[in-house]
Amino acid sequence: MTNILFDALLGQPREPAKAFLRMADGTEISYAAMQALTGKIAGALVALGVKPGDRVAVQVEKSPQALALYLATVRAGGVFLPLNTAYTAHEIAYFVGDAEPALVVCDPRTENEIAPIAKRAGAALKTLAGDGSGSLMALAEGQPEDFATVERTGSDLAAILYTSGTTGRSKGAMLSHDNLLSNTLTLVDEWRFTADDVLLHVLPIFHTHGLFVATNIVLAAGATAIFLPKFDADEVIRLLPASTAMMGVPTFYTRLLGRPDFNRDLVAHMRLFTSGSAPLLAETHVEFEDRTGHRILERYGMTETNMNTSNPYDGDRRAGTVGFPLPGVSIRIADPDTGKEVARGEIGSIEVKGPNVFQGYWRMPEKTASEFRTDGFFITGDLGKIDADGYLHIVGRAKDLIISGGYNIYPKEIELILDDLPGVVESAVIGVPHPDFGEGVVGVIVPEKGADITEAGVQEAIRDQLARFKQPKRVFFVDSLPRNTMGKVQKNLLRDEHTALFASDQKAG
Ligand code: MCA
Ligand code: AMP
Repeated sequence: MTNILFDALLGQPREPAKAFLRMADGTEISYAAMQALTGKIAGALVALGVKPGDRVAVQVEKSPQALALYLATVRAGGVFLPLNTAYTAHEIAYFVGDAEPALVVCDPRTENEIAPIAKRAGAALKTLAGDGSGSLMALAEGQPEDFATVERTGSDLAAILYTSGTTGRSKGAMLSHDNLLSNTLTLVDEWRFTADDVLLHVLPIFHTHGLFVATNIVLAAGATAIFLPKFDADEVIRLLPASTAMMGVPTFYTRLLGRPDFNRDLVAHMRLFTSGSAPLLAETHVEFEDRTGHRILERYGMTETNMNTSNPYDGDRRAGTVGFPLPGVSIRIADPDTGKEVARGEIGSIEVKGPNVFQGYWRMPEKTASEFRTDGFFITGDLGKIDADGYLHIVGRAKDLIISGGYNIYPKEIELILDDLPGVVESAVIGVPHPDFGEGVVGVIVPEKGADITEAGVQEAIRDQLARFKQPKRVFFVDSLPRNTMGKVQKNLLRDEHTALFASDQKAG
């Protein structure tokens, strides 16, 4: 019996007694303990009616038990569906309604809100708190450790991760065992991870970056993760001396650079810093090297594709580029309209093909078809060029997307909610430079004549509908939106107008 992903990650730990996770207080969870925990939780999942192929939707704080729940779901043949802890019940209702999970696991604090949502979808509901308590673990306690791992082939689904869309409707990206494992093994190799590594894990575990890239690599290499609940510059500075590698979004690095005690001595022994999920400004790259002597290794990925390209481990890591295609991954720059490859150095649509590319969007065959070329290349929606030395540069986005602190925000989703408010004729949502988050969200609203509408009123009205990080940090009112001759809103003009809005905001420490 094989389960492609689970067997490779935790099926037979090479050193069972070794620490897989080390917590902030120094307590450790061994590989054997993690394996046992996944057995107990997998038993609980089966007892709750989770069958192979069933979705398990999870909105919980980062904890070892939450990680065990991911691995246990895979072990039980289920499909893990992680959800951002910032999502409101309104947002969760959509995901649960769309994915129809057999089980929803939420924080005890949100149980009352989530219960009717789970009920409507016919799903069981259990809780898991950040300290590992809750009804899921109570059930798991009574289960045996030696769960018979459910057989899964490479093409079976291991996870569905929702990504927002330009139409405002989120799409579930279906990722197979092979998608996840092939990318993990490639990255272990490319980034030279070994059992000697200690990864400082400060990313959230509801996205590809923290869940798959960081966690799966540690497991596949038999390494150790220092597992912190979230990014906290004080804690990172305290624990860097005990680490060999760290993965982050650019905001982590700009925040560290804002700290005078982040210096060369602190990181002299470090082997690797990687960055992704959002563009790393070339100036951050340079400042980081000046301060620490380390060159951040920038790579490029997507929920739908895992990691696509990486700067070289050995060799020149170039600021402002995302490096070369990973082994086995094909990248081409194509004419957005025809899909025909453009000449080297020209800008076009970044398209990708390889074992890392997902199986399609959950129950959206037409959407899936429209985002793949007939020869199997996936259209990323990013614009780029490949330079004479083969490095990929991301130069923009064909999709209307804001990336704030590494989280994707689709303006359309917010505009639909703003447009629905009383007194609003129409709206445009834009991202403008933000010193801490890279981009900050701004709403521009055309009110009805004489409407009694204020910035504070708008912010209050959307509070329960949208995750906090998606809510516009500022709202402006205008008589009309600038449009081109085709009637399309010229967001570039709005961005130009508000470009300095957050310039004087402090970088967070
Ligand atoms: C928090 N806030 C934000 C963000 N995060 N606002 C805009 N953008 C954000 N990203 C707001 C909160 O709503 C709150 O607002 C205030 O900031 C403080 O909240 P807190 O939770 O304390 O913030 P924080 O802990 O400082 O979080 C910032 C963060 C976090 C550490 C940068 O956002 C983060 O960990 N980001 C990483 C995202 C990530 O992992 N992305 C990977 C996905 P108020 O005070 O007004 O209430 S992309 C991916 O996986 C692809 C495949 C890839 O390539 O990697
Ligand atoms: P997500 O949908 O959260 O997986 O985000 C994927 C998107 O993040 C990509 O399509 C890019 O637009 C962006 N992204 C990821 N890594 C980088 C990077 N290193 N530089 C610029 N953009 C990036």
